[in-house]
Amino acid sequence: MKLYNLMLSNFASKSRIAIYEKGLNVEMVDPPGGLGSAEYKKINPLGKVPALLLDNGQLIAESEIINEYLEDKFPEKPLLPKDAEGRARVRSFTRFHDLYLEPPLRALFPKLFGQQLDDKFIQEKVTEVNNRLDQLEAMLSSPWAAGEMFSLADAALAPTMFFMSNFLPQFGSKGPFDGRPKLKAWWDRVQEQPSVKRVLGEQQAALQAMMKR
Ligand SMILES: N[C@@H](CCC(=O)N[C@@H](CS)C(=O)NCC(=O)O)C(=O)O
Repeated sequence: MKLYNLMLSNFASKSRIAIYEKGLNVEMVDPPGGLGSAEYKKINPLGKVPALLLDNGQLIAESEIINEYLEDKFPEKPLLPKDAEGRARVRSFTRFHDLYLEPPLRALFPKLFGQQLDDKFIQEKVTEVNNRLDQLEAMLSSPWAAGEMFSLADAALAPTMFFMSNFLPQFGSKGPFDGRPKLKAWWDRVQEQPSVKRVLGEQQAALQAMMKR
């Protein structure tokens, strides 16, 4: 299998955590021509990473579908609980991450790449991110995000929290862990999980390389 991947991407990182947890042999490749390029869109019409190319030629796009596929195909090291209720609990986090937590942060990314953003817009998005973080604080279990096992919930949240902790204060916000003790305890723990440690290191190295450019 081959993963169209960028080390900094939080969504690609989410799938890399699942791949590393399961010990799978997956070749990591940059999207040819770059994200959104005509060349890459011939492979993945969405132009986004991650996308997983199976050995039979099928392409699976979207981090959550990739992670669910890997879970179905390689269940030996599970990242979802066995019971339906536990699985629903994990999926509540992955959906919350994809639909509600990450988008207002992503809306601020252009500013990090030198684009001008309206102050009012920045303020609205910072407020929205903080409201979502408060919701996450209320939802979090212990020791892992969705309960007793390290799961796809932790895989989804950790790479985005890397961006939150690095960039939120740059937008005039308090840090993501300020006044959120459950989130702080989870963050301290999740960074020690080997797959997460590896991915956060990859994100950090990619961020440093990008800053040098
Ligand atoms: N919903 C997608 C989001 C993926 C995504 O937005 N990836 C970013 C990189 S972090 C990307 O490829 N952006 C380029 C674009 O949107 O054209 C997923 O879960 O995989």
